Amino acid sequence: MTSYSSSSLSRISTLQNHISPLEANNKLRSLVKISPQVSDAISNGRAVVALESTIISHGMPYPQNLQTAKEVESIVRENGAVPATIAILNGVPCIGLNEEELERLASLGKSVQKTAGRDIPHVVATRANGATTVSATLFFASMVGIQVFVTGGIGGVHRHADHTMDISSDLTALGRTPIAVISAGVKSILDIPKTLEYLETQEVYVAAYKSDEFPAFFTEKSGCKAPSRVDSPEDCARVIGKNANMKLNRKAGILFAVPIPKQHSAAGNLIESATQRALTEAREQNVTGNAETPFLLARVNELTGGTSLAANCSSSFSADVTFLINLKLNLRLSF
Ligand code: PSU
Ligand code: MN
Repeated sequence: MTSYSSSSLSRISTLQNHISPLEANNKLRSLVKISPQVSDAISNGRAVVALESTIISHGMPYPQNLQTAKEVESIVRENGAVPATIAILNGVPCIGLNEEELERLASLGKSVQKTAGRDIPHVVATRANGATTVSATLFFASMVGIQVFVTGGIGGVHRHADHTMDISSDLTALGRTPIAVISAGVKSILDIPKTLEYLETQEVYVAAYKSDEFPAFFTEKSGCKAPSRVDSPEDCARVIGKNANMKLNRKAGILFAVPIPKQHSAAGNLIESATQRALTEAREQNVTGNAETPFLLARVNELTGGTSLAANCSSSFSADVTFLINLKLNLRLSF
């Protein structure tokens, strides 16, 4: 066992005492590469929107992944905010990717390492390329002070988690990171009631947008009542901003679930039966751990002849982003 002499211990504590939180934060920031646009936006107090990258590398095939990533970024820009797609390139955490970097990530696809929070040290140390999941993206976004993050579906408690204990670190990361995540809910590849229970345990405020029910990404309804409901971007801004979460200095995050627009939810039943089949196949083929979510997403897409991918790419993603921009602009007003 390692033992520390009292002098080395006191040196460590002296060192710690001499680093102010601001210095520590600046030090951390020097370890990441912030794109010029994102850096400008942060220093001028402009709206910045964090975006994850596992959805690009592992959530969708090439070239739809690149098209969707670009589309989402341009919707963010058209609405006056700055997108910050986050990924690790050659071991360097990057906040905001340029076109060439985005293209590289999309075309490398699954050969890039899927990087959840636990994987960050390894990807950085080996100077590898890593696509960040929601949990790792939350870590880097909060390091540079981004408050809002949009994605398609977040990870959750897996079906059969009572045997496997497979619970996405997205949920624990949300529990300790004061960022508002806007998504179209949780896909039914997961156990949605257990996911909502776990979010409660993690003290994450969860609200459905203009709905009493928590949405299931491809469908407006999951059969689960949402813990809370919000009806406008102003409502959301009040919850996040000066009236509540931030003012109280709460450390936990927020999840706003925006249901898929009605016209895109027709494929819900088809997708649900494909999901059941994909889950059975995953069990039969012994697909577990961090391989399960990408396997299920790809298999459901194959089984629905591309329907789930089309819904994934176009509908709820852009609906989320438009909503989010409103939210962010309102947030800015409320500070
Ligand atoms: N769910 C989706 N699409 C996705 C993911 C989840 O509907 O692309 C990705 C996200 O990056 C999420 C990650 O953070 O999978 C969760 O993986 P896991 O279940 O291994 O924690
Ligand atoms: Mn897992």
